[in-house]
Amino acid sequence: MKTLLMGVAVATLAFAGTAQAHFQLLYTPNVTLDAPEELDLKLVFGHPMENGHVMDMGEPEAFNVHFKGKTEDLLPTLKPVTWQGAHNEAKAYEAAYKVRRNGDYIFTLTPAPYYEKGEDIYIQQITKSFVNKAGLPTGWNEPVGLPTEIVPLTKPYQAYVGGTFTGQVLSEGKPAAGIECEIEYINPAIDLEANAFSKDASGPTPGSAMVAITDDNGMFTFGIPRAGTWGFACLGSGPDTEHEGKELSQDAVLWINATEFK
Ligand SMILES: [Cu+2]
Repeated sequence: MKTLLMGVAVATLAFAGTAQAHFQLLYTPNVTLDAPEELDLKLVFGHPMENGHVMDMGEPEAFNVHFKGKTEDLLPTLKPVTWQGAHNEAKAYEAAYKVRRNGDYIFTLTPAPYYEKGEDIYIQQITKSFVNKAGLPTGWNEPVGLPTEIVPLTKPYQAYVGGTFTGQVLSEGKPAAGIECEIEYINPAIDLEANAFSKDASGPTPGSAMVAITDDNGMFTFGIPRAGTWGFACLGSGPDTEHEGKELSQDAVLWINATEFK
């Protein structure tokens, strides 16, 4: 199997002037459950590694959970909230979801396209997050049929520091080659009660964006240097390239949870 293993890459021209990367969060704190639990899901658009500004989300186009091949529409469960970032506040969403049965829960969010004034483009980050109950695997490695998505080839809710994560980027179900995937972790603490990022974020940040590029089979691999919630944003991997007469970057985002192996 051919994979690329890339460390810190020098920012390319595409990112000149943008030191921070946008990431659509689809966050819940505990992703490996032993017992039934009501999940607190937070949907926030921001710059998690630099703890930068947060952006207003529009009403999402889709929000689903996939469990054992069945899809459940969670849009009606979304509640608008105001998210307090380190520097500003923005419109975000939250939802509660009760996990009862054992297995893999794949949450997927298709947000409304976001207009980025600085670049005069729209951004739509189609996002996946995973929760497992009782250690029973039931399809975390299966695509769920999004316009673009990252399919994990490493268990996304049980990654280890010093290990690697491999994903395959798909566009309309086919491998997407030569796609730049930006990599970040959630640096600030998250206050679930207050819907807020902490003001200070003491974790390290790299000198420039961490990037991996997909190979001919749409695959990328990243060595995980630190415990936490890590995100991959594969830019412009989706089939849609225009929204309301402007350029659209339709990205695939996936979140994993990494812990120390001990
Ligand atoms: Cu930004």
